[in-house]
Amino acid sequence: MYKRLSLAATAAFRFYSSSPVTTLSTTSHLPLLKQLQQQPLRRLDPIFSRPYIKTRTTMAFPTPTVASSEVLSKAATSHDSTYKVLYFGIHGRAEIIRNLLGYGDAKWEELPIDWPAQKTKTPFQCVPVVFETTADGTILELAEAQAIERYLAKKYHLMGKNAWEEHKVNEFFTSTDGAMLAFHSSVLRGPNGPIENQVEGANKFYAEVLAKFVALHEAYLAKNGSNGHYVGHQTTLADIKTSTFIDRLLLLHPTGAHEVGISKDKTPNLWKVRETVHAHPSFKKWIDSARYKELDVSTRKMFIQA
Ligand SMILES: N[C@@H](CCC(=O)N[C@@H](CS)C(=O)NCC(=O)O)C(=O)O
Repeated sequence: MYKRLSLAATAAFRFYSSSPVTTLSTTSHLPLLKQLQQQPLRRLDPIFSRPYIKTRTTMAFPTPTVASSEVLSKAATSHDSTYKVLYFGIHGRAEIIRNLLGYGDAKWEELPIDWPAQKTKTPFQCVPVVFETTADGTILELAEAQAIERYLAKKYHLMGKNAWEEHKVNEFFTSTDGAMLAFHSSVLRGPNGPIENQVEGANKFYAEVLAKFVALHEAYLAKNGSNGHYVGHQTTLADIKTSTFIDRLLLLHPTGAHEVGISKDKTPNLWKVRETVHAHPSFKKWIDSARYKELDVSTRKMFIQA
């Protein structure tokens, strides 16, 4: 099983010129990473020829601007920035970041990944890392997935209108994140490596974790007026998180496992959140893109045995 996963991972690595690894901890996949790092690296990633990603002539690793907190804080208020995302060729921990950039119709591209060379240059020796270039040329380096997600969400006015709404957004976001982590450790990878029986793991997760999540979240969404939003009447990071979670459960459904249990009929409120996020024009453009579909394929190949 481990060998199968390694072979799939290696194939994806060769195709995307990146090491497509995502796990709950940075240590559990070290043997796999070691193997991936021994593969020859191609400098240029074929994804850069895709039309939805703006191609640039120079793809050097950006050098963050060194300046005072005041200067960088001012730069961070920029609303016409461009972004470069450094991550492997799977959804993984960059999924919500890419989704937010898609939702915000940002000008963004992916940096070619050459992990052995880049690792020590990243702030915490892990990815995702995002480089934001503001209109005046300041380069802001953003690290740690959830910190980046909240930062981008704030830029796109997706964190609620006041401290209370922001708290509620964070509450639902964190609740969904807990279910997502449980899914990862029950179905994808545990502390000792890949899950041996993904069908069994999925069925247990659906019955024990997802059923409770669904009951609670359906009720909270109904209490907010069944309007497709967790907080108020507008899309927030909490909606994008849940929509992404549902997409992930559907994509990574192990063949032969019970049905996921989230659908228009069974969970109308959760489904409406997903439909509302998916209907947003720039988000729709992103999820309909060739790159998004490539990420779907590589992610399933990487994690699902059959
Ligand atoms: N706390 C970090 C963890 C990131 C993380 O574990 N990244 C993995 C990929 S999903 C990584 O960089 N692995 C490569 C390595 O550790 O060398 C975050 O949430 O951003």
